[in-house]
Amino acid sequence: MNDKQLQKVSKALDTFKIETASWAFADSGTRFGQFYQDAAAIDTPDKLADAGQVHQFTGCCPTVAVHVLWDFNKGEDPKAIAKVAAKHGVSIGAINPNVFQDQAYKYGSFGNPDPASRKQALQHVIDSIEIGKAVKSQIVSLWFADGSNYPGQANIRQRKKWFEECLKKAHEKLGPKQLMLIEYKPFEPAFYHTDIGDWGMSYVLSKKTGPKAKVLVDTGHHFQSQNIEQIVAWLLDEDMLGGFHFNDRRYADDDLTLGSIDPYQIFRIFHEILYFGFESKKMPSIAYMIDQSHIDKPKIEAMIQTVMMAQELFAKAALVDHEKLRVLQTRCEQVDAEEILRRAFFTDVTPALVEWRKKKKLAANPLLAFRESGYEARVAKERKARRQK
Ligand code: AFD
Ligand code: MN
Ligand code: MN
Repeated sequence: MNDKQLQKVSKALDTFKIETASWAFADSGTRFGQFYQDAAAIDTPDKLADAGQVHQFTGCCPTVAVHVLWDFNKGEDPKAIAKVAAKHGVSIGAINPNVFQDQAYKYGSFGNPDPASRKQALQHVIDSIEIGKAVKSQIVSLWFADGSNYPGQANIRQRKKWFEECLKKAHEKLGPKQLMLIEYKPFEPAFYHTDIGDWGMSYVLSKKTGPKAKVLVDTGHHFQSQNIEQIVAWLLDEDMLGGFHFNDRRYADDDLTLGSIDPYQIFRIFHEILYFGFESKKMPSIAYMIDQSHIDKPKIEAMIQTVMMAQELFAKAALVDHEKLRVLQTRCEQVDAEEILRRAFFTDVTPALVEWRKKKKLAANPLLAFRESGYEARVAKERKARRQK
């Protein structure tokens, strides 16, 4: 890497922040069972302490997304949770309501034919918006498991109308600085239709809901071989890209660690964003958030691995020569245009990452430094004892 490239990467890394997810630090599993880890977080203070470690070693994860039912005990003062976060050097990021676990949601939340369930879900989302205001969070991140499992079970158009109605009511409660991000997912847990099944449905609902509603792209929520960066480019051009839930997948919504299966895809997503920023002369404000569930990897190590991979891929995308690319695209010189991306992707950006970390007084390799800190062994012992009480 030459000096110019080192500068470019350093500048890009200065702007790159990615949010960890509280739920990624606790024990998790699949519908086939959970496998427990001594060092897994037991409660929200543990999760925030672990998130604090990730930020301390990587320097780019100052906020933590929370899941309302899993992180806030009923009636607990949200400000107390925000104080615990601050103690660990992080702050609360996106607020994730939970309208998919209560029995009332068996046939959906905003799309449920029973008005009492729709009302309960709307109240929970409004309560989550108020929690966001209390902890000065700017994002309410909405994911709905709503859908049906058999043909004929649901009136799809009617459910769409109920969603429009409830989303508008929730949107009215947003504070001046709050955004509502509407996430889509093609299937699971619904296996015939999911009410917000793709980016187009999320886009239509966001546009109808109001100016503070935007689309949330979860990289695991697409059919095999779907071109996610094309969706990202369209949403950027429409100023409707609110943010991402990053993870990786081999088959479906596998929630594997970012870049573990297809790093080139994440690079192409970052490239579309940086190319947009270059052409529009303004970087869009997008929430980069991690949403993954490390079923067998040690929780904190997996998160640090993910964050290091995200930084590395963002750094590579920052090396794309946009000026040259634009000329080659207009001339339809597809081999040379592709080579511009490939050269950037295959550049070893480690020296630039190490230099950036040195500038920030961070260890050259955050994963090794975390391992040497002994934090994981210490909390494993302490949490194991707590579980045995
Ligand atoms: C599950 C859903 C969705 C949601 C996340 C957090 O598939 O991605 O964002 O849980 O609620 O992964
Ligand atoms: Mn998600
Ligand atoms: Mn998911």
